[in-house]
Formats: sequence, C-alpha cells, structure tokens
Amino acid sequence: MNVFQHVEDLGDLKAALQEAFEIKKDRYRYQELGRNKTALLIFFNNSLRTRLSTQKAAMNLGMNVIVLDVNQGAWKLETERGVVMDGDKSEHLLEAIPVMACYCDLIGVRSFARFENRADDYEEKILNQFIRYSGKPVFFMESATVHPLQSFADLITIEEYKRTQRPKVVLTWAPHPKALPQAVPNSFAEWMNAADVDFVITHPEGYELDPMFAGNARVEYDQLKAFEGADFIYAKNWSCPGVTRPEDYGKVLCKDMSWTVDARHMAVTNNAFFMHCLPVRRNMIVTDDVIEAPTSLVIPEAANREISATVVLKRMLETL
Ligand code: AN0
Ligand code: CP
Repeated sequence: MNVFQHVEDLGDLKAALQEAFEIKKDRYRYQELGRNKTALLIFFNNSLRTRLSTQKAAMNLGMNVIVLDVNQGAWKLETERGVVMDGDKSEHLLEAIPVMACYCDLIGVRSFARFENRADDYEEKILNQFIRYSGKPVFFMESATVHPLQSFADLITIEEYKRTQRPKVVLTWAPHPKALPQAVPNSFAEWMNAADVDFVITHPEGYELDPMFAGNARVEYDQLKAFEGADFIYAKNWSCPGVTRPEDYGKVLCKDMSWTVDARHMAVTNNAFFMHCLPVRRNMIVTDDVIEAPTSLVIPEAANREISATVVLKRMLETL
C-alpha cells in the first residue's frame, strides 16, 4: 500500500478487519518488520490520539519514529507555487517535502481543511504534494477531506460491539461553537457505505456531505426519526460542506442546541452505543450522562486507533 486515504486502499474490508483482530490479539507479532525503518509523522495541526496511537503503532512494528510539529520549531512553510516569498514564510513545501523524505521510509501527514478555498481543500492540495514529491508511502492522519485511520478504528469498534449481523448506524450532526472540518464525517460515511450496516445520516439543512463521500446513504432531516431503532449513534459536528451553496463552505449555519445528543435522543434508539472520535465538547455535542453511560464507546474507539494504525503501517512496510 503506497497511499492510505480511502477505504478502497485497504482492498477487501473483511480481510482487513480480520487482520485488525489478529493484531489486537498480538500487537507485537510483526516487531521484525519495521527494524531500521523510520516513520515520520508531520503535524500541521494539534493532536492527542493520532500523535500517540500512530507512534505506538510504529513502535509495535519495531520502527523508529520522528514526530514533527511544523508550527513549533520548523520554518514557516509556503505552500503556493509562484509566490514571492517576502513575508513570514522562510521555506517552501517544494523543498521541505523531499528533504523530510530523505530521513524516513513512511510519511504520515495531518493537515486540516483551511476553509480558504473549497476546491483547494477538496482536491487535497497539500497531501497530494506529499504523495507527488516525497517518493515515499504516505498515510493520511486527517487531511482536508478525510480521516481514514479514525474511520478504520470506528469500523473495528462497531464490529466488536454489534449485537446484530447488520446494525443500524446513525451519523448525527451536533452543535459546536467553532467551524470544524468535514474530514471525520466524510470518511465515516465512506467507510459505512462500504461496510455491511444500515447507514443513516442526519443533519440540519445545508450540511449535506459531498456526494463523493455520502454516496447513496439515506439522509433523514428529522433527528429523532433517524435515531429510532439505532444500534450505534455516531455524533460529530462539521461546518457547511458547501455542496448546495458553495459560498457557505466552512461556515457555521446552525447552533441549534436541540441537536445535542442527550437522554431524550438515546431513549428512542435500540439501547444504542454512543460513539465520537474525540476530542468532544461536553454538553455541546453530547451530555455528560450519555458520554459517561456504560453504552459509551469513546474510549474503546480511541484504543482501536492503535490497532488501525498498526494494520496500515504493517501493510505499507510490506510493500516497501
Ligand atoms: C478536529 C475535527 O473536527 O476535524 C479533529 C477531530 C479528530 N476537531 C477539532 O478541531 C476540535
Ligand atoms: N480522533 C483524533 O484524531 O484525535 P486527535 O485530533 O487528538 O488526534
């Protein structure tokens, strides 16, 4: 595997899940695979889980790891070609990428949507430059449009906790004070569409996800109706994807607190599990009682980030 961006990059999803469960039983089994190999993890944005779980995954595989916080200690990077660099940016991404690639075998990059220009974000302008100019396998650690290590961990978690063969999984928008990217819901929708689940998306009008990710998923604008009989509730805020009105891209269109997932919502479900990728703002996205209930899976999900990353790095090492 040379790029890990979309669910298709894993090939047969059932086989990938099987591999994840084998690794979960014995996560140090492939310690020899990464000997004298180096993973470089590059962060343009903050992280707790991705930073720690991906480092742990690389260590599980016997790799060395280098973590770079671009905004803390590195030169400020210009990303646009053709710019006269007379401002505060000292180095260009076009030199920085091949230089960073000299010191590693695999590269992970976190670079969120910038919300300056929808086309730039949705064309994955930054990550595609890493793929093109590094000459190394690149895995996405949340890009402008996707967060595949999260969705893979979410799918592993759903497989572990499901009580029926084909559970009902509901992705629900929830309120948040600031504009957040669409990467998590985009990927979650893409992965659920590929999995054997009954998938429903619910959000206020204007928050329609890009069809590239939403596919043929059912959209139900009545949140409580969407929750009826659900086995898993996956909450997340996202800003306007700009599908119906491109001028609204990245905007906060709704702050309606009736969308906060609370006991009233959970009561109409099939005693559903609650999921969120974290970090979560309590009593904005979800109430204290729902996130603290025994049916809350937020910690098992975070734990499975180590497993999804171990599978992905293992597969990349195998094709070096
Ligand atoms: C990020 C987001 O919504 O994409 C990261 C989630 C994993 N969240 C925040 O910026 C709070
Ligand atoms: N879920 C997730 O990716 O968390 P971090 O932003 O802390 O890495």
